Amino acid sequence: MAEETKGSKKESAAPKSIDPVVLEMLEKAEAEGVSTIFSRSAETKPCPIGHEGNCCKICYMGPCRLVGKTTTGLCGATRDTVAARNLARMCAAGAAAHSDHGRDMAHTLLAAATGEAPDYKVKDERKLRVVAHYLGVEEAGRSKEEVAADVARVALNEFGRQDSEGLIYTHRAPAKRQEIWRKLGITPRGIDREVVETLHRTHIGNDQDAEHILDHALRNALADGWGGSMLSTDISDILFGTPAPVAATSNFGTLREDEVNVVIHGHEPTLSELIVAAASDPEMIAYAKSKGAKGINLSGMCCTANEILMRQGVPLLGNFLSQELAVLTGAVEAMVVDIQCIMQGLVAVAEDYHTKIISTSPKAKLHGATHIEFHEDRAMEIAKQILRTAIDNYPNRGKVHIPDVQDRLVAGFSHEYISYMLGGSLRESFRPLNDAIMTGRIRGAAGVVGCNNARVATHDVEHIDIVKELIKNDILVVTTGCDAIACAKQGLLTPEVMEQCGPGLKEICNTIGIPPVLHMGSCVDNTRILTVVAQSATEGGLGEDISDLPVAGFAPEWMSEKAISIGMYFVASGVTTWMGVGSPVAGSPEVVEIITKGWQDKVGASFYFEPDHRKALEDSIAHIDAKRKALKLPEYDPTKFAKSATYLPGDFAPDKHGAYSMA
Ligand code: BF8
Repeated sequence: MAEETKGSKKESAAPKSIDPVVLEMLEKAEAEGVSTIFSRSAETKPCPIGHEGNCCKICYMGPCRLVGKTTTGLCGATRDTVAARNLARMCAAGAAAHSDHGRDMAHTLLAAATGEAPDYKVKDERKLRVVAHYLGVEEAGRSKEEVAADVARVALNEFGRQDSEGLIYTHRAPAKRQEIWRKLGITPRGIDREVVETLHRTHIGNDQDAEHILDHALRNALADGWGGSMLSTDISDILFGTPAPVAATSNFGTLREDEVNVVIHGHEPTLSELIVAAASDPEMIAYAKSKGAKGINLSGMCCTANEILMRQGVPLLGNFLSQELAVLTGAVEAMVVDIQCIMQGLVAVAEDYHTKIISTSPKAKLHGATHIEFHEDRAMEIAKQILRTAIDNYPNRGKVHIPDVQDRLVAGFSHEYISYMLGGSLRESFRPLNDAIMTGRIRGAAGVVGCNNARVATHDVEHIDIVKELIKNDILVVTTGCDAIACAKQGLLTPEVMEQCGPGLKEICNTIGIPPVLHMGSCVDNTRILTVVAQSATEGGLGEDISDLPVAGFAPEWMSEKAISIGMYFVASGVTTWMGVGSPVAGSPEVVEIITKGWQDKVGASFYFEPDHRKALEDSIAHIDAKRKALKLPEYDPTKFAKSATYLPGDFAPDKHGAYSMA
């Protein structure tokens, strides 16, 4: 087995995944000699120098490898400076990706409002008018198109904003949090400006103080969380509807042997929503039948999957590491991709099967793929062209292998729906949630989010271990991104999972009628978590700021730069966050100190890279208990609750610390 890279997971003989579908498809890949990310990760080890943040390649005197006795680069840059610059640049790239997606959503809204994109309409007028209030757009007495156009213009202005007032959405944070940002000088100004400034500061010969570089990285991350991503979520809701609970299914068993299978993969809902609409068009169904199929079956991969699940109930096929494996089924006529998290390896795998990889974004062309460029002004026409291409490919199918595995799930928990659910239709409120935390029925809450990483010994296992242990310990979980898909595939997004909860959380979930693991959407929708914690903090009883709340963040199998941006905006907003896998700053103890103790002092939360997910779990539960103590809330005692319900003695057996041992 591979040698352990310091700071990363040791590879072992552990199964490659806890998802039986992945294991089944990997066997097929091996038998057929197909290279996948799983085989490549065994063949190619991570560079141990870059892995810890010790490689500087920002100029062409290098790359300088700061290892052994080499403590500085040619220019004199220290390990601390280099690690800080590398981390800041990851954050900038992640914030850019999310925010550019947000910008596109604003352009689509403007085009919809002005009639330039006639296939799009405002679907959720109420949300439009609420967002108009946030953005200072006059809405009373105006048509939804007029309001939508102004909302889009104000949103677009946030990207290039030049004044120092701060992004409008930063005012949605609790007053105390805004004050912290102001005092530290990290209130984000313009979204693009913060990204550009990170790139400027980290250019050769510029900002050289690790702490100073990382202060700006926090501001850059906030521009994503309380800027680009939050706008993206809100505008998507305006255009396509604010999610409400929806029942659906997941995993490869949702593919159909006798239908044209189209997998929609990527991130933006703009095209995928139209494909969903086009797939139910009788003309398209008739065309599919003319080619011998019984119909058209859609499913989603990665965050596009979450977008079209949340609003349309389209099945989730898989998360990041499953994308190549879907092609191996031989049952996918087309995989339609737009932006982000699309592996270049997909096209190579598709060469051995009949699947057409169809790229659609003007920003992301895949060499060797079929490119059908998407433009909002001809959205439906292009969506149908894409479906026709998929249907035409149906007769080319060879042997099909669809694993007979699928799970049920409930998703669609937007901020608005959680508020409505907790408070009832007459008064939407977070009061019952806060009360449940105050009494100790709910010990705390956690956001578990983020990617899959092929360096993790067993795909999905850390996501699932963490989520299961949190709910066992009466900690309510909200989830997004590939974590949410991992949960779906393990049946953790169903109300029945209440049976795996601690007694207090079970009581609350039963009373309110919610599952203990709430799917809140795609990665840009992590901003729904921000608005939930902001509202919980302002509701009263749990302090005055997000950093007072007994909450924690996790990205157990992170790999993307977007995950770094998300983790940092969680921390900058006051949520201590644990990233798994390894540490991209392990080479600089000073940077580790800055982002843990230093940020604790500055923004009231720490950013941990902890490869041992069980330690992260233990530390996070201790952190939640410490927050409860600081709020003078009763000590968590699971034996106090669920006395009147039908539990058997021993159903829940806390250890002497009040925690539930890990199975
Ligand atoms: O934005 S969780 S692997 S799919 S980056 Fe990508 Fe990571 Fe999945 Fe969505 Ni988010």
